[in-house]
Amino acid sequence: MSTTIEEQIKAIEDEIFKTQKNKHTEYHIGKLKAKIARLKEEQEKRRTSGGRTGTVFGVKKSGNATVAIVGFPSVGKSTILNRLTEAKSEVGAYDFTTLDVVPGVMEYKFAKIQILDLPGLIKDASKGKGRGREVLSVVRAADLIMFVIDAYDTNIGILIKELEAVGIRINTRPADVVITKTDIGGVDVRCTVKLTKIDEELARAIVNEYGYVNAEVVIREDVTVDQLIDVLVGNRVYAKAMVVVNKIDLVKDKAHMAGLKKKFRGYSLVFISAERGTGIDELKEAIYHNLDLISIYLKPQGREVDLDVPLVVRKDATIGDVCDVLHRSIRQNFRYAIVWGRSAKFPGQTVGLDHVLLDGDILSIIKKRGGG
Ligand SMILES: Nc1nc2c(ncn2[C@@H]2O[C@H](COP(=O)(O)OP(=O)(O)O)[C@@H](O)[C@H]2O)c(=O)[nH]1
Ligand SMILES: [Mg+2]
Repeated sequence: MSTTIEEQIKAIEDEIFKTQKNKHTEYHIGKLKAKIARLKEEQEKRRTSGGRTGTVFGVKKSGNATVAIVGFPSVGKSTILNRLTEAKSEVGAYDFTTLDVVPGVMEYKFAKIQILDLPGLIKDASKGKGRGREVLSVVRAADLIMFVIDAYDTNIGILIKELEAVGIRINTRPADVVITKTDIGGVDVRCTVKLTKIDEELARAIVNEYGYVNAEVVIREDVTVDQLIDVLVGNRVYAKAMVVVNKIDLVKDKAHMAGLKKKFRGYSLVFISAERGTGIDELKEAIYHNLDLISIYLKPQGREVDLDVPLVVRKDATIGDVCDVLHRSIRQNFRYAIVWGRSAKFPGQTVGLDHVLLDGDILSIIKKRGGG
């Protein structure tokens, strides 16, 4: 067959586009979507095995967490990075001034937060336009996505579409569906809730179309076709995103601001003027808050706790995670830990590596005798 994968995908996409969407066609469309998902996966495999891999930007992660600045060209991304960090990112009144990823570190409340200034995203970035695939691969690895928009150009729909096209899902979590391969019996679908957006037959057809011959599928929430396909494909990234409206110095009427607030209801939203420096403190606080970081205080064995300088870690961090942050040898020499604070059942509880810490906890790590 001479048609390329691109052409096959395009043909199916065209067919979906042309098909009237109603109760009678949803079965057909669901199957077509599953087919596209499989073809795209195949395409991705070829791309990454064919020598030229997508990661041109070797951005090394540093600090407690990484934030990716995502926006169209010239919205003020570089100006924001310069405001938040000591980095010097080139600012220009013309498009495409940021040709590479410029990292900076924002220090806030004892956290070191890496901020990445990325080249502006444009439509079809996910197909490679404007080095879009490289940019998007950096976004995939970030802990928080910061959409920056111009106060008068607020269409983030295009940006979200580009992120979705590379498997990034924003402000949502994976659907509660478990698919287990089996040896016989075909595709068996079981639901623990009433499905309103698809039915069992369609779910079965999609799982089949995607390539499973025998599987047990347990659906525990009212999923859509797209959510089910996300579970099938697997390599989705579920990222948190916030919205920063820049250049508010240009906004003179209050109704415009009110309109934006309404439009981005549901997002963590900050209004700033990067050029004038308005709203920067609020922005720092919002970034910190959205990253879900917590502070832990260390009490060296036999000494007083240092309450002045906390250790900042991710929410849900375990004792083991803290060990790894401190030094790579600590885990090997770990005997047990003692915890005071909200995660402890009682003050001074003895816990192991799997214990999950909470904000404000005090922690002593007891090492093996003779171990470092
Ligand atoms: N009026 C106004 N202009 C801004 C603001 N922030 C950035 N700019 C201007 O917008 C242009 C593009 O900024 P830049 O940071 O290079 O945008 P980037 O392409 O998104 O990195 C420059 O001329 C900046 O001076 C702002 O808050 N208000
Ligand atoms: Mg720039």
